[in-house]
Amino acid sequence: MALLNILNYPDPRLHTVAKPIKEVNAEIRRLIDDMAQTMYDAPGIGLAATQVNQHIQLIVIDTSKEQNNLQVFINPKIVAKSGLQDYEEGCLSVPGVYESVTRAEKITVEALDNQGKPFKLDAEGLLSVCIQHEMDHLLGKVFVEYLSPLKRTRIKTRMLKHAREITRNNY
Ligand code: QAP
Ligand code: CO
Repeated sequence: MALLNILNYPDPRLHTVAKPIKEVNAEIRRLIDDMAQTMYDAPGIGLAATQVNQHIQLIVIDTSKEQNNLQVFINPKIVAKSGLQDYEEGCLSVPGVYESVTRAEKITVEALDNQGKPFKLDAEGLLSVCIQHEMDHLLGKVFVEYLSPLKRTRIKTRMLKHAREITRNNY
């Protein structure tokens, strides 16, 4: 297993639209293992392949406290949604930023698991928010795009300043 590099906002590659996965093979399962390790190491509760510069429709999520309930979603589709909820979201690609976003409260999602087997899941609360947040990544969308232009510009400036500081420290 390996830790993967996570793209940081405002990296333009985060706006790439992911392609469906044709076959869930050993290569995909290795990527799933590496993404899970990268998410647990962060630690985070969700990671989309887009964030590790792999532009295919793959998401890993684990919202359990014990980090022992990995959920894999390949080619996910939301087939039903209802209600609205506000949630204070963060993102491994936007470290240190937490802002409230309004999304559907309950969703029904269809996807393939890590064996390529189709399943259907009803989700609400944090899991529902997390699936919607990660599916946005597959569409090239980062949660800060739901915020006001002013907030987004401030976040962008802060991220670029932080990246420059890291670059300087590496000299
Ligand atoms: C998406 O986000 C999410 O800023 C997953 O410094 C978040 O795992 C869905 C993280 C909240 C629903 C609710 C963020 C780690 C992790 C940071 C994450 C940070 C370190 C974010
Ligand atoms: Co994210």
